[in-house]
Amino acid sequence: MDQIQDQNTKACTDAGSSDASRRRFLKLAAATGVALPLTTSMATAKGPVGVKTTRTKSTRPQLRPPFWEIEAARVMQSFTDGSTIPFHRYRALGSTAVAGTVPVLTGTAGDVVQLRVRNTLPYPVRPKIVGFNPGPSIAPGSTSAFDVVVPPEGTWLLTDDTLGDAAGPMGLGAVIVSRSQSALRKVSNYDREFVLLYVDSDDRWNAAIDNGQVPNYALYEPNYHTVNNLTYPGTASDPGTTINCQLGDRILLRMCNLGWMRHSIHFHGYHVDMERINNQPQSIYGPKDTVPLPGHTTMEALLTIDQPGAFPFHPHSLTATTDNGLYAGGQISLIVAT
Ligand SMILES: [Cu+2]
Repeated sequence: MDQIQDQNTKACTDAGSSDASRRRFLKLAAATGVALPLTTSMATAKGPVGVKTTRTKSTRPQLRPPFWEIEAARVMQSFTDGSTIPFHRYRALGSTAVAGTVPVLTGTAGDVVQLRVRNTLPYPVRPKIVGFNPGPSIAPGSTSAFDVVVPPEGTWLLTDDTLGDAAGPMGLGAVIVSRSQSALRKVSNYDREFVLLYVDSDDRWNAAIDNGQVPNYALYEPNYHTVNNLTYPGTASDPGTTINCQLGDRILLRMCNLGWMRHSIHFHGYHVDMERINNQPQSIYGPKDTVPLPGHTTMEALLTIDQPGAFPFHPHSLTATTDNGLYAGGQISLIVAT
């Protein structure tokens, strides 16, 4: 694996500036990708409730529980550079699935799902699906449940409206996977799927927010870079983040960026087809070894495994493949094909 990194990863990252000096990253146009003229997906809060949403009309079989359960909590995370950084994250509770430690909330488009949120942070949180109106404010120390209409088929970001621009970098992120009713019935056009949530963080913002202060929003120089809340080599040992697959597999990558860096995700060994960007179908692009992933956007890409081997994929930015400048770390993940 070290050999793979040395031959491949290092070779194609920009080695022009290998020191740990911070760089300015502009949030330029990062948030312009999602602007869907749809109705609000979150209903007004009903206040705390303790029962499941009752389905009145549908007779479809229930493949998942009709509720999503998460917690907004303080998490301390240690990195390979020796630092330990506070994050305020959504964590999965109950039967809620995860990729790495990121909650993955799966539902059927148009269904009403109850979102239960336990807030153990010292300030209110307000869950928000990127592109939609925010839900209700959930007071510190309380648990609330409210109804959410599952957005149209695709891959969506759940974040928080209270922290604004800092919510993603601070860790308040989850991924919603919405399937169409028909997709449940027919054979899908992929064999496996993976959720990959990229987040970049400026630890000064984390420290300020964790101390109850307002971060300097005018200066954002991210120095920690996670995939599914993990950094390499932690990404490589996580079964939900390493793309374990077999020759011939067609794999749907649900790539999400809840940071502010404008990524170009580069694949070694394979090409991918961009299927949908912000849940809008794409065509005529053809296979690429590098695909764009701006901040606060999602992309579904189809990866066809046409050769066995182990290959990294990562943002084409040296900074993003480090933990505070220490290479190799950050947002490097592996495809392992047998
Ligand atoms: Cu590379």
